[in-house]
Amino acid sequence: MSELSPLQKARYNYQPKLPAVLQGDIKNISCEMGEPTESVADQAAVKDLFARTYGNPIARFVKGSNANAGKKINLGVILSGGQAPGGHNVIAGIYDGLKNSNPDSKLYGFLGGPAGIMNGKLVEIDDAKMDAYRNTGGFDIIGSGRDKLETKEQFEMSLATCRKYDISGVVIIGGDDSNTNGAVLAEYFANKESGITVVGCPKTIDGDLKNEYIETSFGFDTATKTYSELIGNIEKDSNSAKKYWHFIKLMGRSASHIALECALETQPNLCIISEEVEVKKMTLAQVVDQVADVVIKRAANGMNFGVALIPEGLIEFIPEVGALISQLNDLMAHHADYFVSLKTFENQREWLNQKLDKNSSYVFSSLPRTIQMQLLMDRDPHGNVQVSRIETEKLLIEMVGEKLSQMKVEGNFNGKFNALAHFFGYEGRCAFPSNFDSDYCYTLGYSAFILMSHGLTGYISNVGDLQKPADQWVPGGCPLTMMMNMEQRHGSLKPVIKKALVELDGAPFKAFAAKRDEWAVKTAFTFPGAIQYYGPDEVCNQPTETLKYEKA
Ligand code: FBP
Repeated sequence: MSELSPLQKARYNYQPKLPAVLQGDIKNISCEMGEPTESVADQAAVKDLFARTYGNPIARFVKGSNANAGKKINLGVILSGGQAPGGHNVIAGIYDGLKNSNPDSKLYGFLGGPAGIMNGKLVEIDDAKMDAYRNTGGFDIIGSGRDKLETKEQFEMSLATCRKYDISGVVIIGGDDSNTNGAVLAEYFANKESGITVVGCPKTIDGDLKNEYIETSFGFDTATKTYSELIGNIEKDSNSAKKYWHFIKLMGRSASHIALECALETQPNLCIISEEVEVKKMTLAQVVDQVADVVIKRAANGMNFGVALIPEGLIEFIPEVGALISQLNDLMAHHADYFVSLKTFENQREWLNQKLDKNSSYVFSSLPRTIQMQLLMDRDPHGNVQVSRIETEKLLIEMVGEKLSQMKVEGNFNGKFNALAHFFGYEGRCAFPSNFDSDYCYTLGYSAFILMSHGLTGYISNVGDLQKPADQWVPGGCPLTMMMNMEQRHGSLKPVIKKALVELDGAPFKAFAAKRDEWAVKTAFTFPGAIQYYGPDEVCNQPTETLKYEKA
């Protein structure tokens, strides 16, 4: 291992806080089961596909005895999908729960994401390995991957690995797609009467894996605080030099939670919320007009500078572009071999233009060539277009610039528009987890172990009342099928966990909407600064603005 930084050493000594019910002897934690549940939509279809694991009750931990705790068992853990700060602490929570229960139990880490369980690539996590990663960012303890578990062969390979190492439970730490994998694997293992349980943990910086029971996904807190520090720094620069517009694209493949949270933390001049664009059925030209309006207003006050936040997923939420992408997805999935055989971009474009409907063909043709090429790049293994690779921030700069130049020629704009593009995504995914994420993740992992020790499968670990101090949090588990519906993926209907988008009637969006016109013209930037790990509660132990508004 490389030399340790002073912060790394100091963070090893941080003891994550646990909710009161999880403190003390692990054998005295029991599960209280609620009423049976239903999936969020498409109940009949989801029930049909998950006959063994559908509709289980919500579980909440209470003090009481757990006869299973204390048994010697082996568990496996998978880190799946994009990195998110706190993943190592989830593993630490599972590890400590398991070892507190019986020091002879073993935890195996599957290497490189779901591929590890399929291919039997794993490593035993022992004290030395675990201690080297506590409270640190990254997923490097065992690595991650985006492989999808979906074929019978893959399930059989996974089952064989578990049997070989006598693994009786698998924790999948992942986002909506990875937890969908988890639900399907749990159902398969149950059908096989294997006795192997599967429990998920809600991970993703995007913040779109949430519902009444999952108040936030882990990593969102640290990632948004990291981006907000950077945005605050850029705002300072912009307000000092007064000569640039900064267009900052922020990660969040679909939902705009990250952009909204960062806007609440930094008060930029403009923040586009994809979900609003979709509801208002805005065209690309209208989005460009909205941005140009703010630039024009500020220029009229002599302010030829500003900061605009652009959510990564925007492009898919502009209905005309969304329709285009969905047609491209279907065409590229259904004619995959033919499409790949078209060797040049020009040939691909020509073929697609014949296949697309009139509107989509028009929209596609009106986009700059670089964006057209980016729209045709490989899909991820779940069939999603890789929006992190589409340069929406540059597209907007180009189109706004063209509009303003035209207005200048017509004598309707005499300001200046010098814009710079930024993309903040990878910068925040492996940061040292904030105290919130350190505590939350450790609790999620500890809870995952307790769910498994009660023999529950097809569940996701959850923690309630996160706006309160950690000792008052309410941990438990809810069935994965509860969060599922049927959606088109790779050209066919599949059961998936429903993504939670920004709600336009939710408190965080309303708070932003009430202020944005003022922030557009006033330069009301705020500078959150770096994440603090030590110091007074109001500086180092605060949840996100989103959580505060949602739980107010
Ligand atoms: P997850 O949903 O797997 O947590 O990933 C989130 C994310 O960071 C998105 O914000 C982004 O679009 C995507 O991953 C980038 O993926 P990759 O790491 O494969 O480039």
